[in-house]
Amino acid sequence: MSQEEKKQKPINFRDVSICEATIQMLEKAAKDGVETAFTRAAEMKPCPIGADSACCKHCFMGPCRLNSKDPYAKTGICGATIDTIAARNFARMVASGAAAHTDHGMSMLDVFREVVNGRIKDYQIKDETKLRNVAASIGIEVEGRETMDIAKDLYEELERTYTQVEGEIPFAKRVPPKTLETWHKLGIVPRGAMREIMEIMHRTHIGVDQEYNNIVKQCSRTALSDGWGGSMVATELSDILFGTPKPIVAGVNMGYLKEDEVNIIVHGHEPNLFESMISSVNDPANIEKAKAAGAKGINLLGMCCSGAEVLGRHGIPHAGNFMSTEAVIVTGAVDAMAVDVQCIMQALSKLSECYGTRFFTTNPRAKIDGATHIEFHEHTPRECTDKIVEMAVNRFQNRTARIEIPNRRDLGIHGFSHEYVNYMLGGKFRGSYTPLNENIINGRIRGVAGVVGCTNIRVKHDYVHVECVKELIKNNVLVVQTGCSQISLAKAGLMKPDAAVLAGDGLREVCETVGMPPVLSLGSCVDNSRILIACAEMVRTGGLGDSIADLPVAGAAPEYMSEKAISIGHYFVASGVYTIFGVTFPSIEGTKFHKLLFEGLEEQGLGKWDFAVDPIEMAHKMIAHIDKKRMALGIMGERERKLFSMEDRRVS
Ligand code: NFS
Ligand code: SF4
Repeated sequence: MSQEEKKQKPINFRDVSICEATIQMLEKAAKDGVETAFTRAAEMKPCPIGADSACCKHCFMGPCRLNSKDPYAKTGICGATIDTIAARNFARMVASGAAAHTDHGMSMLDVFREVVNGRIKDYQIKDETKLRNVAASIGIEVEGRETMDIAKDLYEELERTYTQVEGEIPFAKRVPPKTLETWHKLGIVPRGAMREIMEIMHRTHIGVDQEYNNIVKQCSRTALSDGWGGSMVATELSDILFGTPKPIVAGVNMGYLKEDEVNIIVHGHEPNLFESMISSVNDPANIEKAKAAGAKGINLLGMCCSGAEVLGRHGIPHAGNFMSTEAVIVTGAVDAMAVDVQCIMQALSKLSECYGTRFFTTNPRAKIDGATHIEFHEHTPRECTDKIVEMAVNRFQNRTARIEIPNRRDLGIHGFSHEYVNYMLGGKFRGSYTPLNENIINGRIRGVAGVVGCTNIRVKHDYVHVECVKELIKNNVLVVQTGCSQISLAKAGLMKPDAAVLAGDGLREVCETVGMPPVLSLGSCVDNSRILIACAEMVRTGGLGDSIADLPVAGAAPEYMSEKAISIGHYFVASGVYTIFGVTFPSIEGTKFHKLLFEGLEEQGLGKWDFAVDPIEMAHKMIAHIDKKRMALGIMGERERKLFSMEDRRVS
C-alpha cells in the first residue's frame, strides 16, 4: 500500500468510541469531508520520549532527551537526572492544573465579593444555609448574626486561600486531624495558592530544586492548595451563589438538540456565564425574538464541566463530554456555542465555521482565533448573553447546514452533593454519614470509588470509564463521579436507580432500599472537592479509621488528558487516597521518581499513585486496595475474605 493509500484508509469509528451519537457524527463529518480530533489523532503519533516525561526544555542549552531504555545512562547538559527532569515536568503540570482550578475559584470569589458589596445585582446569595455551614466549618461565628455580616467574614477568610503568605489555608480546618498531622510532619500544609504555585515555578527553573523528593513535596503542597483550596472555594461559592444541587432527573446526549428551536450550547467551566445564559433564554423578550424568527423556542444545553454543573444544579440537558465537543457541532443544529475557559479545543472555531455555528469566546483569559469575542462582565452579565442569544436567533433564521441530530437521549439522576449524602441513606430528620459508614462496616458496601476526569482520544472514548465503573459496582463498590466521566456513565444508563441490578448483592440491596443509583453524579471537576469533604465526613463519623488514608476508598481517572487531572490526582494522593490513572503515566517505571509516587508516598502516610490501561484490571487494583484497607480496619467479613484471597491469586 502506498503512503497515500495508507493515509486515506478510513477509520472505523466504532473502534474509537462507544458513544453512538458521537460515532454517528464522526461518520457524518467524514462524509462532509471535515476533520476532527479522531482523524487528526490517527495522523499524529504521541512522542514516546515526551510520553515518558524524559525530555526537558527548561533552558536553551537543551531541549535534552534521555533514553527510556536506560534513563540513568545520561543526564541533561546541566547534569539533570531523569528523576529531576520527570519530577520538574510533573511539578509544572501540577502548577498548571492547580492554577486553572484556583483561578476559576478566584472568579467565583470575585463574584461573591461584589455580591456581598452590593455592586453585583444579577446574582444573589441563594443558599443561606450553606453559607452558614461553610462559615461555621472554618470557625466563623454564625449564631445570631445577619447573613451579610457572615458573608463579609467568609469572603475575607476565603481570600486567604489565595493570597496569604504564611499560615494555613482556611479549609485546612476541615481536614481530619490525623491527616493534618501527617501533613504537618511532612511540611506540606498549603499557604496561599498563589504562593505555592509561584514557588513551584521558581523551584522548577533551571538550577534550583534538583532533588526529586523535595520537588514532589512542593507538588503535594501545591496540589493540596487546589483540592482543599481553589477547587473547594469554587464549589462552595458556586453552591452559595447558585444553589446546592439536589438529586434531579436530567438528560444527557445529543438527542436533546431540537431541530425546530434555537439551540445554544455553553461550554467551559465557570457557572456565572451559564447562570446568566439561563436568565437570557428564559427572558420572554428573547423567546419572542426566537418565535418571530420562526423557532418554537430557545433550547439551552451544557457541555463538559459547565454542563456538568448545571445538569445537577438545574437539570439542564448535557450535550456531551470532551471527546464529543466536535461531534456536537457536526450535527449542524447548534446555532451558537459560547465558551469561557478550559478544555475548549481550538478546532471548534474552524469547525463551527464549516457548519455555520456562531462561536463565541467570552472570557478575557481565553480568546480563540476565528471566534467572535463578546466579553462577559459579572456586573452586567446579561449584556453578553443577550447578545449571544440574538446572534443565535439570527443564525437560526439563516441556517444552511444539513442538520442531523442523533436520536439518543439518556435520563438519569444527577446533582448529588456531599451534603445530600447525609439524607441519602435514611436519617431524614437528623442527617448523618452514619448509615453510609454502617453499610461499609457491615460489608454491604465494600468501599467507595471516585471515578472522574476527562475523555481522551488515545483510548476508546467512554469505554474505559464505563467498563471500570461496571466492574466496581458489580463488586459492591459505590461509585461517585464528576466531570466528563459522569457523562460517559450517564450515557451508559448507570445513573438510573434500576442500574442497581448491575450491582453486587450488597450494594444492590442498599440502592433498592433507598431508590438510589449505584453511581452518583456529583458535578464538575472542581466538585471533586465534594469527594474530599465526604471523605473527611466519613472519618469524622467514625468506625473507619482516623485518617483519610485509612478509608476503604479509591480514585481513578481512566481516560484523563489534562494537566488539571494531574493536580487532582496528586491532591487525592496527598490527602491519603489510592489513585489510579489510565492512558499513559508521565514517568519511567523503575526510576526513583516513579517509585516515590507509586510506593514512597504511601510509606509516608499519604495515598499512592497507580496505573493501568485495562478497565477491568484498573477496577480490580482499586478493589484490592479497598480490601487491604478493610483488612487493616478489621471489617473484612468471611465472604469478602474469600473473594479477597481469590483476587490475590488472580493478581499474583
Ligand atoms: Ni475536568 Fe472539565 Fe472534562 Fe477533563 Fe476538561 S471538561 S475540568 S479537565 S475534559 S473532565
Ligand atoms: Fe537540558 Fe538541563 Fe536545560 Fe533541561 S535544564 S534543557 S536538562 S540543560
